[in-house]
Amino acid sequence: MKKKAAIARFDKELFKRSVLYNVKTLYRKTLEEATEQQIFQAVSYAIKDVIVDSWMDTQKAFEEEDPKMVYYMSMEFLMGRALGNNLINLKAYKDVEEALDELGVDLNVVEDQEPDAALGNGGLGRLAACFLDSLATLGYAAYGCGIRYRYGMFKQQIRDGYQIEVPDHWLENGNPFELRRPEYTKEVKFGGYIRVSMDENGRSVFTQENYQSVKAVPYDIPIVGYGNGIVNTLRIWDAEPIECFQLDSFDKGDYQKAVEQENLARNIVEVLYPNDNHYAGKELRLKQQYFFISASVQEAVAKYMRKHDDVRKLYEKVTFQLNDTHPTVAVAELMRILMDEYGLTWDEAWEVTTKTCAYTNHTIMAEALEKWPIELFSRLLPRVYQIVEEINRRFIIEIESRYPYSTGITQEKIKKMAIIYDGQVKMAHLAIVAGFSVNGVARLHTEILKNQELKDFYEMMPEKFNNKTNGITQRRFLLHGNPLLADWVTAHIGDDWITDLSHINRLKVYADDEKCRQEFMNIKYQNKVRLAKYILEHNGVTVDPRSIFDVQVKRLHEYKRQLLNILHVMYLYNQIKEHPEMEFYPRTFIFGAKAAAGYRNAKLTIKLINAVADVVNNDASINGKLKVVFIENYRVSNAEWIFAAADVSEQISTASKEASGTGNMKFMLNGALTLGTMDGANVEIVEEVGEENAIIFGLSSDEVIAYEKNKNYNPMDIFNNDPEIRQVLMQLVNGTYAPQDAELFRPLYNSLLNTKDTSVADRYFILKDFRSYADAQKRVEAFYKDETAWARSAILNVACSGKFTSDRTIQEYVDDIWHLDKVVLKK
Ligand code: 26Q
Repeated sequence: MKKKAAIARFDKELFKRSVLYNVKTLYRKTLEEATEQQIFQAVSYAIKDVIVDSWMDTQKAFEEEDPKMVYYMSMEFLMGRALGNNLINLKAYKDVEEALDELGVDLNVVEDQEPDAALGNGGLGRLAACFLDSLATLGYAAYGCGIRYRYGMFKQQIRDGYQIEVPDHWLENGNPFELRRPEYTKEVKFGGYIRVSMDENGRSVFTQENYQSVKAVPYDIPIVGYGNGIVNTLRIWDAEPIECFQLDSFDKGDYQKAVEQENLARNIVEVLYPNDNHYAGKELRLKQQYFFISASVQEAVAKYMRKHDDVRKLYEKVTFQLNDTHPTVAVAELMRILMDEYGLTWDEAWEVTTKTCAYTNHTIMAEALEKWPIELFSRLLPRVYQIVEEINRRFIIEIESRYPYSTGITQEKIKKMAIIYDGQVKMAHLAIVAGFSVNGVARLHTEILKNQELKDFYEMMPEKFNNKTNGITQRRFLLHGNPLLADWVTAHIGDDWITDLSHINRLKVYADDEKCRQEFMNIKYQNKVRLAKYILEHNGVTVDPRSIFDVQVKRLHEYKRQLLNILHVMYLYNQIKEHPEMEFYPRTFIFGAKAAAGYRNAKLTIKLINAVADVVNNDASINGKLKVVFIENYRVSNAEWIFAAADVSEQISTASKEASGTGNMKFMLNGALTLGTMDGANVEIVEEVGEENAIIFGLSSDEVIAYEKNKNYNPMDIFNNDPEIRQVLMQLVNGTYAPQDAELFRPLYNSLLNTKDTSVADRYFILKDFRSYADAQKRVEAFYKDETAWARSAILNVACSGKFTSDRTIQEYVDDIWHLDKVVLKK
């Protein structure tokens, strides 16, 4: 055989036979009798067959070449659908589309049967998924390590304008792409106490006793690289009870314990916590963290030791990248395994750990910082806690030597930097101290970490700090999500951009070509028609694809300021009503957002958006100039269509609060113009595309930080001096949008204008930025009216998006942090 199966050209006839065979053996049906879901399963199993050959070849190459690997440790992997993406990366999408067509089956309908793998909340989880795609495509050996939640991110329904959370039973019909690997089962122990004894060499031996344990059983999901035959693995852990119902130990205590252990196994992977950028100190969450980390670290060390004999050199072949602080117990778990199971001394284990672990910070929001009460942490993880205590003790000695008591600042430094302080274990401090790298996710964010949030750590260990600006995979967000534009790009510049997005800058010259501009705008129009159809089918709202599609899709959070957007819509509506003769380019404001289930103001903002939509969309007097749409259940699969159809990308977070953002990049890649603040990666987007091709407004991060420091912002001043803003605010509490209950939106009003405590009023500077935002929106309208100028600018956005591929991000991680070897598949 000359070529490997997956790189070889796709065999259409074989594939068709395989689908028919699968339908028969799985369901005892012919294709005509099979349901759409059954056809999806049959097609997916046929594709999995193709993938498995490359998967085995890849793993064999790892075995032979022994490359250094990264373990990307993450509580979240927001994978979305697998089938379409696998077809794209196998370079088999069009062939399969054709083959199915010949069988009378529509691939789009088949793809639509697949539930999203929504094992994540938002940006951080989707970033992990993009990274896996890039790692495989660039040919690096990588494992994603996570949790196989039975229930992923909830499904959102909108009833009477309110968000309802519906459980997401994504595994209901089985997952055709996963593989259960019981042979790699691990035991994970919780609770009990630590007995210390002495071995024959006089060394302390730590034995956990009276613990509860669960079995961690891995499921492997293939991660297909684009067109290169590489298939990496996402390993997600399921929990099963330890069999312990031996009859002879069936006394009362053991019976109790057996039941408890079974409950633990049942609960631990039950559900993803749906909080984005918000820490809730839940015991079960800490159990989830230790569960998947202990299993992953055990397996990583075991795998290494199957090929090597000296665990002291683990770091030569392995890096653990910690996706935020959520997997940070890994550092203590690795110490534990190295000392308690491999007999290393503290210093030896510390050397290995601090050369193996690296930490990515994704937020500066204080409410997202993980701080566990000592009582909880030490009760659940007694041995791990001992180790954290010792790490802390030694770190404090380091602080004392760096800032001797003679300086007078020792206590202050300890207070600010200690890992354990005030009865809490601070996970970010642990990750910084025990890791060799700390990175932020956009240049501005990293600078804020170094100069504000983590200033003390930066001062003490500047060499650890570095920036890795986020990126996204163009394979999913252009090639799969926007086939019309992808084909157009390829027709003009060839298809190199698929694996090297820097080439997309060759599009620049076409921005000045009138025919190209028209082609581009026509593609955008067709994508808007596709989205309009989706909106009509799923939301029952008719929107005009000739209007400006102005889109804000992302998790709902006060700092992301969906409230600013909708207040501005209310303002526009007032304007149109008061000045019916006013020139106004038709606009469709599109929102999509899930709110954490317990986040009152976020949920109320969803209700407000829907209430405004109700009024505005049903007011015949404004001639359909203004439409407001809330897209239910925003998720990866419908996001692909939304980005493709957007004209305006709303990236309006309070400057300094959005670490990076990644939606901003997906919009840009699809030719939307950014309407945004100088926050997160917006700064770099503007740098790439030029400020004349983006619409920027609002306070700078420095200004925001200064107001926060000086506490000298009072939104009441704006309320008193700006009648149009005042009118909008009064409409929150006078029943304009809640005729049944005028008080409904009072909490939102109060969040902006709390008169009792102005220090917490308008924390996110919505009123402060309102005028600047409204002006920017005016500029959007003027810009769009000049179709030539707009089309030119939109093409330039696509052409300048090259930096924002996750391929570039991953290559930077490889060069600066991971130092992985490229894997070569023998042809
Ligand atoms: C923590 C403790 C308990 C429960 C939940 C959590 C939790 C869960 C998710 C805390 C934070 C998150 C998610 C954070 C997140 O998505 N951050 C985003 O990361 C993106 C990728 O780097 C950035 O682009 C976004 O700016 C950032 O908000």
